[in-house]
Amino acid sequence: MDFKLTEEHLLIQEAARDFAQNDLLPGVVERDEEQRFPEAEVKKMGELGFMGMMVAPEYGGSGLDTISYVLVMEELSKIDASASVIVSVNNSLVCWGLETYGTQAQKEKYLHRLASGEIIGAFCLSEPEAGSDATSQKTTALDKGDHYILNGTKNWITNGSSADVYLVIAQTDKEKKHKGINALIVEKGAEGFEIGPKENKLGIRGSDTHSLIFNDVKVPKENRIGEDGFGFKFAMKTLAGGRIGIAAQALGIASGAYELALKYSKERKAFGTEIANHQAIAFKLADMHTQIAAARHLVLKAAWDKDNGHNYDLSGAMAKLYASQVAMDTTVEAVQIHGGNGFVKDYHVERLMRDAKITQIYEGTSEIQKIVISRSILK
Ligand code: COS
Repeated sequence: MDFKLTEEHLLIQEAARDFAQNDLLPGVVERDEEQRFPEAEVKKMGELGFMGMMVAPEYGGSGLDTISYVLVMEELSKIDASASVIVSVNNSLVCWGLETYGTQAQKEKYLHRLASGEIIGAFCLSEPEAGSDATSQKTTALDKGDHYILNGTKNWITNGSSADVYLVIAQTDKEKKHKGINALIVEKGAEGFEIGPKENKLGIRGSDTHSLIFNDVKVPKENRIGEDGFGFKFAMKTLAGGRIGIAAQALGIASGAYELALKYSKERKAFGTEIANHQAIAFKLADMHTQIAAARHLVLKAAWDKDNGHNYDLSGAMAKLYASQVAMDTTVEAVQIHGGNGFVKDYHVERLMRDAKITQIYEGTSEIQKIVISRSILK
């Protein structure tokens, strides 16, 4: 067992930290306030290789491992979780899904542009009546021989208006239940494909979240991912890896808030001394530090499982469940340590607290992670 990161991992971590400090930090408060998508920042992340980190170099990616990916996710999320969710969806759900299950033609058509950040992707599973209960897909993809006709609505789609490529999960054969579900690639601009209004959100306000409406959209058969009926398995397999990315995002939000609280507690004075010298604050810092370390071990273990060909359904679910709880607890305490300043936007911790909440909801709520974990240990 080796708990040390390699030289290469440390260099990637440093590159992400520098980028977050120099490029994400300026303007992060304004982007959150104005709900502004970090367009220039996404382009730069593409140039740095962050948009297709695990994609093979032959498809234009960085060819790195999952450990590198979670290190980058943590560093970006310390500063801007809106930017990191764009990275996470593009890497874990869209690029990984296409590279692992797509046809040669699909990979060649989309991966280069997705990995370079020239375009970004979206993953469309949730619906008004199918969030956690993901097998209850109401969106239909009727088989018309050489194409499908897609009808329905998707909800809460990250990169909703900024994506160019959408992986859409839809029911083809209702009788076959989840075995009659397909995953289809739909491009922006397809006739009958409409993007709904932007959601006004509590957190990750720089990322654009929309509902999507499909009205008799014609999708060629060659845009189906995998065999007929593979769509639900595709979604589950893809989300299992996505959960590692979101766990790393939660870890980053927690460690970002902790670093700010630690610094502040050594500067701010009360009752004649820095507040870190008061046990009430020092013990909070001790708890935060311990919980973050535990979350980091879970995240790295899940990433290691994925890199080493082990099943990561359980480790990924545990990492997401725990790291998202730590993100919530740590950010609330970081605001508390900052006192009145914690309630003010310029001090960043209130944004991190708002951003933390979504990590307990998307890519499987905490309750869904407990279903995955309990089924795994009881089977
Ligand atoms: N990998 C591969 N296949 C999986 C899988 C995984 N991680 N998890 C489930 N499956 C398969 C099952 O093996 C089953 O297929 P078979 O009948 O061929 O064996 C099929 O998927 C259905 O699974 P199950 O019967 O367990 O379905 P349930 O309706 O009980 O739901 C949960 C399973 C709850 C785990 C699933 O619906 C889920 O993850 N929901 C949350 C979805 C989500 O994350 N939504 C957020 C959207 S993205 S922001």
